[in-house]
This record gives sequence, C-alpha cells and structure tokens, in this order.
Amino acid sequence: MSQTLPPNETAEQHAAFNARIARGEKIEPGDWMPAEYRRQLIRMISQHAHSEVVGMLPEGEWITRAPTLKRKTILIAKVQDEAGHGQYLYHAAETLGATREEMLDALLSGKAKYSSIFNYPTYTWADVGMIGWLVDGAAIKNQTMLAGCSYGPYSRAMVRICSEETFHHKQGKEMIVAYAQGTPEQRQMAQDALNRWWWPSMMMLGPHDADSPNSGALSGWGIKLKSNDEVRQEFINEHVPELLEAGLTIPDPDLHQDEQGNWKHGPINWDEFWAVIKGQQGLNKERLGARQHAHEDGAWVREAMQAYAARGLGQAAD
Ligand code: BYC
Repeated sequence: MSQTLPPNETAEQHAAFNARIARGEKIEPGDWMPAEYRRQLIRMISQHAHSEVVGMLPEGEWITRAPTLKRKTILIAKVQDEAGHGQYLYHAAETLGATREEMLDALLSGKAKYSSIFNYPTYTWADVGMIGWLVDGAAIKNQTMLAGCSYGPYSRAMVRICSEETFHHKQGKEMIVAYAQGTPEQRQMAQDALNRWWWPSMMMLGPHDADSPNSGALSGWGIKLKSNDEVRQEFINEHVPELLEAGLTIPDPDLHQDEQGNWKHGPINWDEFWAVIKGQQGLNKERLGARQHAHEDGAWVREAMQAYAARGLGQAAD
C-alpha cells in the first residue's frame, strides 16, 4: 500500500507489518501497528459497539408487549445478548487504547456513528421478527467476514457474536414464516414489516464500493475481507429465495436474477441513508435520548462500584 508515512513510522516497520498481514497472522494488542490501522479499528469497533447497545432499543420496546411467554423469553435473551456484544466490542476497542469514557462520551454527545438501521421505528410485533431475520441476517454476513479480520481481539469477538446472532436470525425467520402462513392479518403484518425493513437492511451494509472511502485502507490491512457490495450480494442471494418461499413480496420492482444466478436489486435511496445517519431523518434524537437517560440512571451504580474498588473490596480472597 503506497502512502505518506507519519514522521515516527518507517517504511521498514510498514513492510514488516504488511508482511505479517499477508501471511495471515493476527495482530495482537501489544504488537507494533501503524497509527492509522489503530485509528481505523477504533473507529469501526466503537461504532460497532454503539450499534449493539443502541440496537437494544427498537426490539427492547416490545418486551412488555410480546404475544406469548415463549416469544417474551426469546426476546429478553436476544436483547440481553446485544448488551453482551456491546461489552465484548468495547473491550476490543479498549485493547487499542480507547477508553470506555471517551467512547461513551462520543456516543452520548452525538459525535459517534452507530448503525443507520437502528434509527427506524418498530411499529408492530412483526418488526421484531423482521429485525431478527433481515437485520441479524445482514449483520451475520458482515460479521462472518470480520471474524477473519487481521486484528485478533476483534476477530475473536466476532466468532462469539456470530454464534449468538445465528440464533437471533433463526428465531426471526421462524416467527415471520409462521405469520406469513397464519391468518390474513398476521400475513399482512409480516408483509408490512418486510416493506419497511427491506431497504434499510440493504443500506446498513454500507455505501456502494465506489462511495466507500474507508474500504481501500481496511481491505489493504486485512480488516475487511469483502467489500460492502460483495457482502450485500451474499445477503440478497440468501434472503430473496427464502422470503419468496415464505410467500412474501419483496418491495423492489427491479429485483431479478442475472445469468450467474445472483439476485440484482434496483436503485438504493442513498439520500435517505445519509439523512438517517446524520440524524435528519428517523429516530436519532429519541435513541440518543434513551441512552442518555439510561446513562444518568446508572450513575449510582458506577459510583458504588468506584467506592467499592477504592476500599479494596473488589479483590478476590486468597
Ligand atoms: N450506519 O467507507 P464506508 C447488530 C459510515 S449491530 C451508519 O463504507 P466502512 C444488531 C461509515 O462509518 C451490527 N454509518 O465505511 C444489534 C463511514 O463514516 P466515517 C452492526 C455507516 O467502515 C442489535 C461512512 O459511512 N454492524 O447486528 O468501510 C439488534 C462511509 O462508509 C453505515 C457493524 O457495525 C451504516 N449502516 O464500512 C440486532 C459492523 N455504513 O466513520 C442486530 C462493523 C457506513 O468514516 N462495521 N457508514 O465517518 C462495518 O463492517 C463497517 O464499518 C461498515 C461500513 C460495513 C458498516
């Protein structure tokens, strides 16, 4: 990769680092790494952590309104899993020198990005199923790729997260397939959820490759092993046949299969995508408000933990 090096980094260091990446070695926290590799990873992993934590909100709203005990326990477990994913990812970012306080400040002050998908509202119970099927489905495609990334802690977090997301995906699919085959009202509810979640799920995998400024550096360093459009293609190829099989209609009049069997989609509304990310459209204000409120509510827990640690009570007995 040809680039202008920062003053305290040498071409030899970069060559040795790039050779490690080319050999498929994992880069670990204490290893030398270019400052830009570190910055890119902190950006991406912290955004990913924020997405998991903010991602608890659209589904979490439905815990009290779940239609059966079985669906309620599944949803509680799912939302709890997302909190755990946020923890693994904040820890992975901390191994690069980012502090939890800096990352949370960036989220709560609105400086940091989190996934566009979580600025969309959940209007009916079927949205919970559609999030599991489509949003977790898209996330798994992206995260299975990231499980092979060059940074050890991120890659290992992805392995664990993907195994949990696979369950999230299955429960969403099972729920929507059941409603698609249920009463006319249930079928309509499932179709309506698909109409609203299809395009945002396509967008969440990031802009087209030609409009993705970070992809070049991330691919060169073995962080992104597939491009945004490649991952999106994998997502469509898996999900289109399954949604059609369930008897649902995909809200894209241009959707068709090419000669290689790949499903090709119509134009994506990128104006909507950027407006949602910038908080000009969707629920950004409400999502950040909920996180700020939770942070303030939890102040006493943080204070109690600090007081406990200061008294040396947190250490294990001999
Ligand atoms: N939303 O150069 P690009 C989950 C930004 S949660 C917002 O292509 P990159 C779940 C991008 O940050 C799983 N912003 O970026 C949880 C960049 O801006 P900056 C979420 C987006 O990084 C609860 C700019 O656009 N998954 O599964 O090469 C319940 C240009 O983009 C988005 C992850 O976070 C977006 N959708 O590629 C249910 C995966 N897309 O930072 C489920 C980790 C792009 O330069 N992240 N932007 O100002 C990634 O894999 C990559 O960051 C992306 C984007 C593929 C998303």
